[in-house]
Amino acid sequence: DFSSLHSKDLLPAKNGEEVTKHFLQELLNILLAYISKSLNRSSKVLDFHHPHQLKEGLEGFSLELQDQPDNLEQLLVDCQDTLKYGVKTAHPCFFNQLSTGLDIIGLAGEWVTSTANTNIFTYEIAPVFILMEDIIFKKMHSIIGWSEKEGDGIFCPGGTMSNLYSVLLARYHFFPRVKTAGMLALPPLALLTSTHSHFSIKKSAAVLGIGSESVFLVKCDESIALILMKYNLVLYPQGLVPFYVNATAGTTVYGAIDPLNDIADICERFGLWMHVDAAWGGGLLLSKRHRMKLQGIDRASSITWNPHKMMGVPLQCSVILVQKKGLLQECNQLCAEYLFQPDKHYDVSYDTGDKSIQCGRHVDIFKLWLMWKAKGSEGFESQVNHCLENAEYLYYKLKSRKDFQLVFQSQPEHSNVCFWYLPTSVRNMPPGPERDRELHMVAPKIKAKMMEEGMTMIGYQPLGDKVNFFRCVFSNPATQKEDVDFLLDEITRLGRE
Ligand code: ABU
Repeated sequence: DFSSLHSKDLLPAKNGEEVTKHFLQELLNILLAYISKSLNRSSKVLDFHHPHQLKEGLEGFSLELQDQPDNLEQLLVDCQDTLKYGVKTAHPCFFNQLSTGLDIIGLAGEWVTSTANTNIFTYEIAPVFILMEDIIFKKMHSIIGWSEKEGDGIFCPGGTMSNLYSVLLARYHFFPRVKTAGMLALPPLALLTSTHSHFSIKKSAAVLGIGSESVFLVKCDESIALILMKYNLVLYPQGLVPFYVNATAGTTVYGAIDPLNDIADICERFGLWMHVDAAWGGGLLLSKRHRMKLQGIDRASSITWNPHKMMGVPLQCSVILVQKKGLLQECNQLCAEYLFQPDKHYDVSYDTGDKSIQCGRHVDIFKLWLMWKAKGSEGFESQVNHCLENAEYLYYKLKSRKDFQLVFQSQPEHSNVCFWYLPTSVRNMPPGPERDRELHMVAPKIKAKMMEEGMTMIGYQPLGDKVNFFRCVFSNPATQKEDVDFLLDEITRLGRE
C-alpha cells in the first residue's frame, strides 16, 4: 500500500531502500503490462481523446499540479494513465512514423543511462560513455568507408540538429572568420538541396542567419549534374556563393535516395561541401543486400544518421559524422575554463564536450552500444532486411489491387510505400481536378476514423502536385506480413462508403 507514502520516503531517505525497491518493482509491473499490451495485436494502438478532453481530466487522471504532494499510489496511477492515453508506438500495427518499435535491450540501456544520470561533456564525469562514443564512431566511420585517419562525430538531439551542424561546419570550413566576426565575414551564401529533402536544411539556413531563401531546391527528376551546373551559372551572377549541397539518402516521405556519386562528382569539381542526410537511410548501410543504394556516401564531408529510426534504438539517438577530424572542435570550442581545464591529470582530448554547440548533453550512446553488443552488426542487418521485406510485400499487394493505387510504379528504394485508397466513387471518375479533389479528402477521412477506433495508425500527406496519399513506413521488427494485411483490410473497411 503506497497511499500513505510519499516521494520523501524514497531514497535518499533514511531506511528508504525497501520502499524504493517496492515502488520501482510496482512501476516495473506497470511497464511490463504496457509492453505486453503494446505487442498484443488484439489491443488498440491508441485510445484517442481530443486535447480538451485530456485537459479536463479523464477518470481521475488530472494533468494539473498542486501545492501539496501526491502519494506514491497516485504517482503509480499517473504513470499508468500516462501510458494508457498515449500511443503505443511499439505496436506491430503502428506505421505512422519513421521511429517505431521498442527494443528491450535499448530500453534497459535507457534505464541504465538515467540511473547513471551524468552529463556527457567531460571524461571526468562520463568516462565509460565517452569511450563508447569513440568506439561507435569508429564503427560507423568504417561502415561508411572512411579510413582510420578520417572521421569525427557527435551525438545530437535529432536529425534536424545533426543537419544544422552540417551547415554550421561547412560554413566554418570555408569561412572560419564567421566564428568570431559573424555575418560581416561572409559573402551572400547559397545552399543546394533536392526538392524532397527534409525541411531542416531550410531551417538550418534560417537559424544560422543565412536565410531560408538562400536554399535553392533542385528538382529530383532532373539530372543533378545539369541542375548544379545551371545554378553555378545562375547563382554566381547574382553574387551568391554556393558552398553546400545536401543529398538525401532516404527522403522522409518517399524514402528516395539521391545519386550520391553524381553529386559527389559535382561537389568535388566545384569545391562544395557535400552533406548526406542519411537520417533515415543510414540504417541500410548495415545490410549487404541494400547498402549499395548508398554508394558514394564515403565521399561526403558530413553525414546525418539516426539510429533511432531504422536501427530501432529508443528515441533519441542521432549523430552527425564529419570526415575532417578536428573540425567540430575548431568550429565550436570556446574552452570554458570551469569544464575544460587543459591541466587535468588525464588525456583531455577525451573531454569531447566542446565539439558541441550545447553545454549539457544527454547520454544517447549507451542504449546504442548495448544493442550493438546484444545483436551484433548481423542482428541489425537482419532487422533492416526484415523491414524492407515487409515493404516489398506491401508493394506487391498494392500492385495487385484495383482499389489501391501506388504513387510510384517502381519498387521503393527504402521501406516507404506510398499509395492512395480508391473508393468506388473515385475509381469511377475520369482523371482530372474533380477526381483529385475527391481523392484528396479520402486519406484524412480514413485517418480520422482510424484514430477514433485505434486499431492501427498510418500517416498521410500531399506532396507537390500529388493530393493526399498514405505513407506506410516499416522500422518495427515486430511487424509481420499479417499486420500489413490487417492495415489494408482496415483501410478498406474504414473507407467503404
Ligand atoms: N525527422 C523526420 C521524422 C518524420 C517521421 O517520423 O515521419
